[in-house]
Amino acid sequence: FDSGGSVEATKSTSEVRIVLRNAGSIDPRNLEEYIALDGYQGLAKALRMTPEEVIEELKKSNLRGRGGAGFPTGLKWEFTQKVRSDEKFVICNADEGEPGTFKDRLIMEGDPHSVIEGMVIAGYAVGASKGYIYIRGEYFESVSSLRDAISKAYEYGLLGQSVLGTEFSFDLSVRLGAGAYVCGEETALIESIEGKSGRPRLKPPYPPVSGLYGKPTVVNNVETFACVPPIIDKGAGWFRSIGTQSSPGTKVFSLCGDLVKRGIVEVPMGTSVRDLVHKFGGGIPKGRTLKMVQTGGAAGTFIKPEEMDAELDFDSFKKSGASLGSGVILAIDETHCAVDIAKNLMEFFAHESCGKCSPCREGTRVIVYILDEFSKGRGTVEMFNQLYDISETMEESSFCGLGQSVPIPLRSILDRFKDEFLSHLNSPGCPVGVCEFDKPE
Ligand code: L3W
Repeated sequence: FDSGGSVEATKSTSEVRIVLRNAGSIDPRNLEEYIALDGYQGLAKALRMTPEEVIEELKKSNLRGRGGAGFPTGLKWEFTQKVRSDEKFVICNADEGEPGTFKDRLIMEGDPHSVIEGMVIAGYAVGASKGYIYIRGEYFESVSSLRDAISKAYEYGLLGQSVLGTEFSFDLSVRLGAGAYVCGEETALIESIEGKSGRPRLKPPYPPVSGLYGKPTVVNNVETFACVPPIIDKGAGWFRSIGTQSSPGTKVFSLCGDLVKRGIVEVPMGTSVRDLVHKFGGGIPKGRTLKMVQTGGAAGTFIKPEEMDAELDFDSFKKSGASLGSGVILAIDETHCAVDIAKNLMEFFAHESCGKCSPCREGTRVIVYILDEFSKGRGTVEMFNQLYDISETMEESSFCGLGQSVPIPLRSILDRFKDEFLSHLNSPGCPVGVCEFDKPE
């Protein structure tokens, strides 16, 4: 396991592996190794059940979408199943573009059949005969791993006509994205598969009712699909015995930033930020002090070290202000400046805004302009307050989740590091010495 540098997946006695049950211990290109470890048992069992029973089991498990929003998977599938249509689709959202997130890549590279098996079960449950894996084009190894796994699944009768000798048929193929973050938004993703520019659609209608080519479409994240086979195989009760009541199961976290051990780790839902940083991440390197942690991803919240007892699940944002999102733990040590961190993050959103709506297109640009002024010692208290005003407008009137979620990290860092922002207005300026002022005389 390697996320691009000298990074290792962490394995400890407290890790609980459902999604990563095989990753690292089987050869992902050898389907027989997957089958030997109960691979495709979930599918075989699902095919002996009615589609309604499969959905009922998922609903009982309370599996919630691992892309960040936590929508109940069984309910989503039920919406699609209940719509009458000549054609339905299943799409795996593998356009993993959230900064700091690399868990889906390692799932696809380490155990591609777990994702494929989950998708075939979804196809059977909702009555779809075609699936697509929409994956970011830069994920060369994941693309290769999935294509290899798909072709072997066809060879073994797990895809194509008469899956496992039944009357159910399901075709699956890979579609490549071209590096746009907004294509991780499910309707922009659908537009992209249809060959159009990747821009979001108005919701409702939601994809479960009207998605790809206007047909009912289930869109789930890679990790969500990988949870499905063991739930069907071992039962909803087993899954619910792990994690928290409102968010059962495990979560795969991407640990990154100023940590001794960076990599991915799978732990029960409800694990604290403190454990993720210190127990699994090994703490802060070089004897430095932790300054803040961003949880959840670029659209997640910044918290201070004294808030690290927050336990992460889909309700933690309401309870403690720490968001689960797509499972990022970004540790930031004392050598970083809050203004610089915020500016860097907002530049990302400004770059990735698709430009369809003005609150997001213009809002992100103005935010970057203001933060840049702060970083040069030219900010004002009025500008600081303006950041809150723009946040409110963006939250209320942006067209899609991208613009609506920009205020979440922005407000959380402004609230917690107000003094540091305001200290940029006065001499000696940036307390950490990161921002180089070119203040005019
Ligand atoms: C039918 C309804 N379906 C909602 C479905 C909807 C979608 C899902 C969630 O994601 C998250 C954010 C970040 N009938 C429905 C319905 N649905 N109501 O439920 O929908 P929604 O709109 O709540 O969220 P969303 O816009 O799909 C926002 C996270 O995404 N994020 C980035 C994630 C990045 C990764 C990655 O790189 N791997 O996951 C950025 O914002 O955490 O919570 O399927 O159709 N009435």
